[in-house]
This record gives sequence, structure tokens and C-alpha cells, in this order.
Amino acid sequence: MTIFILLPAYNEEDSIPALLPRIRDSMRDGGFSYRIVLVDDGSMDETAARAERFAREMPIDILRHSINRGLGETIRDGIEHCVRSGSPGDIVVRMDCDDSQDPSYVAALVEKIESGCDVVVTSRYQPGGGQSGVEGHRKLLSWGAGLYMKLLFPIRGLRDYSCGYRAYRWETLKKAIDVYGNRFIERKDLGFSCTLEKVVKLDLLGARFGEVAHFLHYDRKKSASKMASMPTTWGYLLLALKYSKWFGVRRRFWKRRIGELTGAVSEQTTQTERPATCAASQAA
Ligand SMILES: Nc1nc2c(ncn2[C@@H]2O[C@H](COP(=O)(O)OP(=O)(O)O)[C@@H](O)[C@H]2O)c(=O)[nH]1
Ligand SMILES: [Mg+2]
Repeated sequence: MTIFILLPAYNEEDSIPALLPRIRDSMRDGGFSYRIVLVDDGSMDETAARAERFAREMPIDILRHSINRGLGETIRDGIEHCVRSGSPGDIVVRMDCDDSQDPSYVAALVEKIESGCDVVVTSRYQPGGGQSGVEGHRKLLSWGAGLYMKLLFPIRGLRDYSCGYRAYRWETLKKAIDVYGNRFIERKDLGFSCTLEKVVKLDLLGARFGEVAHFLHYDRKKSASKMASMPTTWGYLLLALKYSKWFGVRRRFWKRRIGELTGAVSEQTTQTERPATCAASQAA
């Protein structure tokens, strides 16, 4: 089993020398076989050059966009790369590249996937979780966005909708690409809304969600936040219009299509043996 650590990176030269050794040490401590996939999205600093320096001491693929294309397109390219390079039984863990998220949580994420979950999210809202260094207005924004997402897209087992630090079963991502194709992440220009879009589309596919408690060290962040609230908000509104459980205009279409396609897709996608329940989903 290989763990792909997917890092979207935009102007993260200061974080890379701290984050990559942290990942290496956590993977060694957990005895994991791993591969880092860093997608440099047209950074104007030394992000790619600094990552390359680590290529001699750890397994790392560096994908490059020559111009900045945004988080949605970056994540889509990174996921496609992991699905192409991986195989059934592998796990894709997507983390921020700003060094605010600790790679030591990978062990708990993997354990939860092995307990039967398809997607496991690191959550500030589980007992033992939390955050430091997040400013008041960002906390308020995040709280409001969280409430909006929970009301419009209730997903069993999921409380922290906006945290991108998550583990995905390889088979689940493969199925999403097979079914949705280029529509898995549709609006690549709408800020960070792709983080919500992935869980909404995976929920429609029938993925089982779980969470592990996570403490976010936002005070350790070395780069300025790239969260652009306007495009992200537009993205959230558009997603609600199309996919909300209550009134989404494309929801019924995709439900029907998934029903038609799933048989054919699951024949192509070899599912590994796994327990029938996802422990966290049962509890939440
Ligand atoms: N590839 C790419 N990555 C981005 C872009 N904007 C942000 N990121 C990355 O997405 C992650 C989240 O951004 P970050 O600034 O940490 O957001 P915050 O933690 O929510 O304030 C980081 O790893 C960034 O480097 C972008 O335009 N392209
Ligand atoms: Mg971050």
C-alpha cells in the first residue's frame, strides 16, 4: 500500500524546508511506503526549486503549471496523477503546503480508512481537536460557511467541511474520475470551493465519511493565506444551486447517471476487501 501525499503549492518557499522533513519523519515513524506529489501552481518564488532539493532524500513527484491556475485545477491534476500512478489499496492524503497541518495525523487517517471509511477528514470539531492562530474574522467566516454547508449538504459522518486535510481511498477517487470525468471538479476558477465540491460529489457517489480529531496550527503558517473569499462564496452558492440535497437542480440527474454507471464502473474498478461499516459514520 502506498500513501500519496498530495500538496498543492503556490508560493510556499518558506514552508517547504519545514514541511517536507516533517512528512518524511512521520512516514518513517509509521512505517509507511509513501510518495509526495507536489503540484507547483505557477509559483513566482523558489517553491519548485526548494522541493527539488529534497528529491534526493525522499520520493517526490513535482508537477508544474507554468502559470497560476488556482486550487481547483491544481487539485484535479494532482488527484489524476495519484490515481494514474497508484493502484487499489492505496490512499491519497491531501494536505496544505503552508506547514499549519501536522503530518503526524496520517497514521490516524490511514487507520480510519482501514476501518471502512472511504473519505476521512481531519476535524477541528471532534473532541481533542481545535485551532490556534486563527483571527476573529476568519473564525466567524469559517463558522458561517460551516453552518451553510451543513444545512445545505448534510453528510453523515462529516462536521469539518472546509478542512482540506483529508484521506481518500484510491478506489473512491478512481470511481469519481470514471463517473464525473472533467466534472469532478467543475469550476476551477472559484477559489477554494473545490474543497466543498469534492465531498458533495463523493457523497452523491455513496462514499462513507469519517473524521479524526485535528489541531490546526495556523500560527505556524509562514505564507499569507491565499483564501479569496469572493470567488469561494460564489462557488458555494453555485454548488448549492446545483447540488444541495434540498433543491439542487443537477442532483437528480447525477443520482440517475450514477445509478446507470455504477455497475459498469465497479466492474472496471477492483474493490479491495474492506469491512462493511465506517466506524465514525456510525457515531456521528
Ligand atoms: N496550486 C495552488 N495552490 C494554491 C493556490 N492557492 C492556494 N493554494 C494552496 O492551497 C493550500 C491552502 O491555501 P492556504 O493559503 O494555506 O489557505 P488557508 O490555510 O485556508 O488560509 C496551500 O497549500 C496553498 O499553497 C493556487 O492558486 N494554486
Ligand atoms: Mg492552509
